[in-house]
Amino acid sequence: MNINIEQQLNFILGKSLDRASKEEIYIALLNFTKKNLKQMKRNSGDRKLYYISAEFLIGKLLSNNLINLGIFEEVRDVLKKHGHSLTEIEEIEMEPSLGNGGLGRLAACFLDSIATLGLNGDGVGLNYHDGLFMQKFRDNKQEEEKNPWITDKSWLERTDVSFEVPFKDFTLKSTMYDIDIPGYNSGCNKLHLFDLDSVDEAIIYDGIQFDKNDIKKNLTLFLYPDDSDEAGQLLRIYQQYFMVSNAAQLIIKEAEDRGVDLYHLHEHVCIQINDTHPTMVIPELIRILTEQKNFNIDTAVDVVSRTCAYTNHTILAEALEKWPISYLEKVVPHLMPIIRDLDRRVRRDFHDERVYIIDNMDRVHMAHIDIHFGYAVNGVAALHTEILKESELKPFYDIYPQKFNNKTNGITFRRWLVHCNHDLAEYIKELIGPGYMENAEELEKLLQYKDDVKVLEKLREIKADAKKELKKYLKMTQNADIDENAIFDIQIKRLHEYKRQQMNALYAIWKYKEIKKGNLPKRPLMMIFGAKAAPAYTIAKDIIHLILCLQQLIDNDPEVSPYLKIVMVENYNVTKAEKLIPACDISEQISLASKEASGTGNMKFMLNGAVTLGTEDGANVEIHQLVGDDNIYIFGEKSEKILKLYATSGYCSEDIYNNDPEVEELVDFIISKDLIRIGDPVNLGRLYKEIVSKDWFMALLDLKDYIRTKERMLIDYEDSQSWEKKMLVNIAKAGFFSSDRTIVDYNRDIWHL
Ligand code: 26V
Repeated sequence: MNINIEQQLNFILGKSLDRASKEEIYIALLNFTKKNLKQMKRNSGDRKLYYISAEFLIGKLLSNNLINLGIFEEVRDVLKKHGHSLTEIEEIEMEPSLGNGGLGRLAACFLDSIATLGLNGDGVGLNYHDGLFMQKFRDNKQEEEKNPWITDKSWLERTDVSFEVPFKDFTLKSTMYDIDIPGYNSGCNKLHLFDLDSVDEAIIYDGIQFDKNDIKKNLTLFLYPDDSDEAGQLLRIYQQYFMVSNAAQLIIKEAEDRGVDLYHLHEHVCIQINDTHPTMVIPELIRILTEQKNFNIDTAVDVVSRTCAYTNHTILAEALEKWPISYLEKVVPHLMPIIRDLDRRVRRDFHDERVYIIDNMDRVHMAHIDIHFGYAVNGVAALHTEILKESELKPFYDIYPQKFNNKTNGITFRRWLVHCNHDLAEYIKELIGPGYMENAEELEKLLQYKDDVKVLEKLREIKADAKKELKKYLKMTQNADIDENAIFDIQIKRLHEYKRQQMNALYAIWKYKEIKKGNLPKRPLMMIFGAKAAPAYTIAKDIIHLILCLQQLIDNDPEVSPYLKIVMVENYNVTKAEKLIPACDISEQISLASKEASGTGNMKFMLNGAVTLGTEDGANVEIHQLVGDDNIYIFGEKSEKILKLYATSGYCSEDIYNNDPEVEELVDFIISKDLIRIGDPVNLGRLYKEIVSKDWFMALLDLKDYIRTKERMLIDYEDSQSWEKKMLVNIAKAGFFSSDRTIVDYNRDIWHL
C-alpha cells in the first residue's frame, strides 16, 4: 500500500478519504492526477508530428491516465481500503463528446500510442462544447439533445496561446486548451483543442437547434452540425478553417520558437491530415508562408507538400468532401487564389479531369488537394488501400504510385484490455508475463494453452463475470433485464446503411418467427445494438425505429422473450463500449464487402475473446488471415463481386424480394400488423420501400447466408471447449492490431520522427 498516495489524497481533500463524498474524491483524484502528469517528461525531438483531426474520441481519462502513470492499482487499493470503488468514482467523470465513431476513436488510440512510444507528436482539434449530440429514445425513435461535457473541473487546461483567425467579414481570436496525453511507461504529449471565448450555449433551443448564422456564438458548439442546408455547410467550413488556421499558426510559431528555418520546415515538422476535414491546412500554410514569411509561391508549395500527409478513412461520398467555390468565397475568400493556383498547377501537369482540384461544377475536391500536395496517402486496412489504388483513387495512384501505402488500423491495449477488462488482462499476465503490455505480439504465447482445459475454463469464467457486470449496468442505466446465460451477440457502431444494422434486424425477425413456429433455441440469444444516427439521415433513423419496435414486440411476447431479447443501448459512447465489449460472444462486423474501410470495433472484440461474424471487409480480412477459418465466421459476397455489381448496376433488390418467398416474408414483416401496431407507419413504410426498391448496400443479397452462418455459430457455441479455443486463438492473434504497431509503421514509412 502506498502511504504516499493516501496521504496526498487526504491532503488535497482536507479530510480523510473515509469522510469524503464520491464527488469530492473524484475532484481530488483529478487534481492529484493532473499534478502527476505535470511532473512527467515531455516527449521531444528534432522532428515533430501534428495530428490534425476534427474528432478525438478520447473517452473518460481518469483510469487511463492512472494506468499510463503506473499507479492505477495503488489508487484503486487505497480507495478500496476506505470503502470506495474506483469504478463508482469514475461514473462522476463526464465523457468528452469530441467524436462520432471510428475516425475519432482511432485518433485517440493513436495519441496514446504516440506518447507511449516516446514520439514527439501532439494532436490538434476543436473544443466542441456539446460535441456529438446526446441520444434519447422516445416513442421508439431517436431524439437528439445537447451533450454538454465541460464542467469547471475537467481535464482541459486553458493556455495563454491565442491566434487571430481571419474570415471574410471578421476576425476571431482563439483560445487554446490543452489536455495532457501520458504515454504508458513513457513521456507525455498534448492534445491542443482550439475554442472561442464568445461561444454561447444559451443559443441552443429545442434539442439541438441553434442559429447557424451566428458564427461568433456557435462556432465550437457542435461536432458535425446539420449540414443539410447552406448555412449548415458554411458553418462546417467556418469550423474547419478555424481548426486549421490555428493549427498552422501554432506549427509555425513552435517551429520558429525552436529556431527552425522555415525553408526547412519539412525537415522538422510533419502534419498528418486525418480524413479531408483538415485539408485547408495546406492552402493556409501556403498563404502564411507567402504573405507573412516572404516565400515565393513555388517554394511555399514545395515546402508544404513535403510536410503534409493524408489518411483516407472511407470511400463513401459523404467523406470525400467537395465544397462549392461560392461557399469558400463567402467564408475564406483569401484561400481561393491559392486553391485556384494549386488547381492550375494540376491542370498544367496532368490532362485528366478526374484529378483536377476544381471540377466543372465549380466545386473544390478536398481529397485531391491532399493527394497532389501531400507526400503520402494511406488507407487504413489492406483491402481498403487496394480498393483506393485500384478503383476509387486509381487515376491518382497511376500518377503517384510511390505516395500510396497501407497502414492497418490498431487500438490501444491500455484502454481496450487493461482498463476495460482488468480480470482478463491480469489473467493473461499470470499466464505469459507482463511483456505483452508493451510488445503486443507476445500475446501469441497464449497459443501454448490452446488445449489446456483449466485455462479455457478460466477464460469462460472471465467472460461470464463480464456478462454479469453488463447485466447490472444495463439494469442500472436503462432498466433492461437480460439473461446472463444467453449468448451475447453485439453490434455497436455508427448507424449507417452500409454497416447493415437493417440486415441484423431482419435476422431478428427471422429468429422471432422461428420461435413462434416452435423451433426453440437451446440457449437464449441476447441481441445488443448501440448506434447513433446522424440527425438528418432519415433512413438510419428509420432503422433505429425498426430495432426499437422489435425490442418492444419481443419484450411483450411471453412465447418469444425467454429465448430472444433485443436491447438497443441508449446514447452509445466510449464508456458504454468499455462495458459491452468484454461481455460479447459474437462480434457483428457485417458491412457490405468493400464499404468498411477498416473497422476497429472488430479488433476490440477479438482482443476480448469474442468471435467475429463478418464479411470479407476492412480489417476483417486480416483478422481472418490471422485466426484462420476455424476461428471466425465469414459469409457474404466478396468485394470484387460487389464492386462489379456497382460498376454494372447489376444489383436489383426487387428481384430478390420477388423471387425468394423467404426473404419476402421477412421484409414484409416490417410493415406487418404486429409492427405497425407498435411503430410509426411512416417510418416503417419508408424503410420497407427503401429495402425493396433500392437496398443500396445490398442487405438482401447476403441475408440468407448471414442467417445460415449465424445459426451455425449458435450451434457451435454449445461445444464449450471448441468455442473457448476460438476465444483463446482470437485473443492470442490480436497482437497485430495494437495501435503501437500501427504507429511504429506510420513512423517508419511516413513520419520519420
Ligand atoms: C461521417 C459523418 C457521419 C455523420 C455526419 C457527418 C459525418 C462526417 C464524416 C464522417 C466520416 C466518418 C469517417 C469514419 O469514421 N471512418 C471510419 O474510420 C475508421 C478509422 O479509420 C475506420 O475503422 C472505419 O472503417 C471508417 O468507417
